[in-house]
Amino acid sequence: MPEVVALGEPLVQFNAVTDGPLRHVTYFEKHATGTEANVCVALVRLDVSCGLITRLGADEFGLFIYNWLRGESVDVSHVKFDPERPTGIYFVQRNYPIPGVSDVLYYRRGSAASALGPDDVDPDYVSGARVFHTTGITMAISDTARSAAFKYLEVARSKGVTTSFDVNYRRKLWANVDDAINVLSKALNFADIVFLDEDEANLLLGISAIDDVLRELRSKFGINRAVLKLGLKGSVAYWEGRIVKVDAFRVPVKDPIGAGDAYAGVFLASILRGHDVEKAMRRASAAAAMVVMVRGDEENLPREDDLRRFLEGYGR
Ligand code: KDG
Repeated sequence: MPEVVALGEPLVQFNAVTDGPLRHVTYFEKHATGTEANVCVALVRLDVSCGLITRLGADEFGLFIYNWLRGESVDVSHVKFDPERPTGIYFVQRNYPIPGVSDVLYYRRGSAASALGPDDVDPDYVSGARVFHTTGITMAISDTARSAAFKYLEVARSKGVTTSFDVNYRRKLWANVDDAINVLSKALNFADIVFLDEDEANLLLGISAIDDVLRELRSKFGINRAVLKLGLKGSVAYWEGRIVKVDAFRVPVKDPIGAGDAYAGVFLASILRGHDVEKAMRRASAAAAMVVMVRGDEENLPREDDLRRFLEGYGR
């Protein structure tokens, strides 16, 4: 049984090779991505076993993702192929109109993964894990995927498996903001470890001052392990009574997409391998920096040796 089990939708990413509006882009690079898949690959690169529960289209893109994940040693025993629905894809527009910011254009409605549902829940699979991880994206892609996510969170909790939740609010995936607030707030009630950014804190709690956010997560949702990702300003964690701040690493950015997943995956891997929270945050920040230096979310996810070399050669 894998140490970490994740639930969510892998996607094929078509990343613009050149900067500027997609209407003028001719060449795209194909990558295996999707937030929970990214986290799985971050974990397995650091030798923490991880399985992904998902559905893929029985199509070329589904096979591409399946082979990629299997090649990375992600456990694919709970990946199902859907002969009717396609694998979700999306396109990335880089550095336009705002330098350093990427935009996404999804083609995922009705995808195979959006048909994930409570029938996909395997209590035995998750109960053997140490951590169950999912995100607000899985909560947003369909009602059935959301039910599966909540069911997994409940089962994990009842079996004493630590639940990890990355808010990952994506406005384009929600019919309206109120739905998002309701569902994502409900999810926080089931989360032992939470990752969120300042905008998400503002959305869910109506505040963004760091100390207030961490206090509110604790008092309103009983969360004792939260990581607030602040982009170039670094990250702050409230971890079992301790507040820890870590700076971000400044690197040349090709595409910021995937940084949050690199952070979450490497942070979880580091905690599971017994690093203290500050070291886990430094390692996670390093991985996030490494990932934004290239197109694609997973290619630059570090192995232990890469992480060591980055931290020795670039870290303070
Ligand atoms: O976090 C990176 C992801 O956003 C990206 O790979 C695509 O999972 C994705 C999504 O649903 O936005």
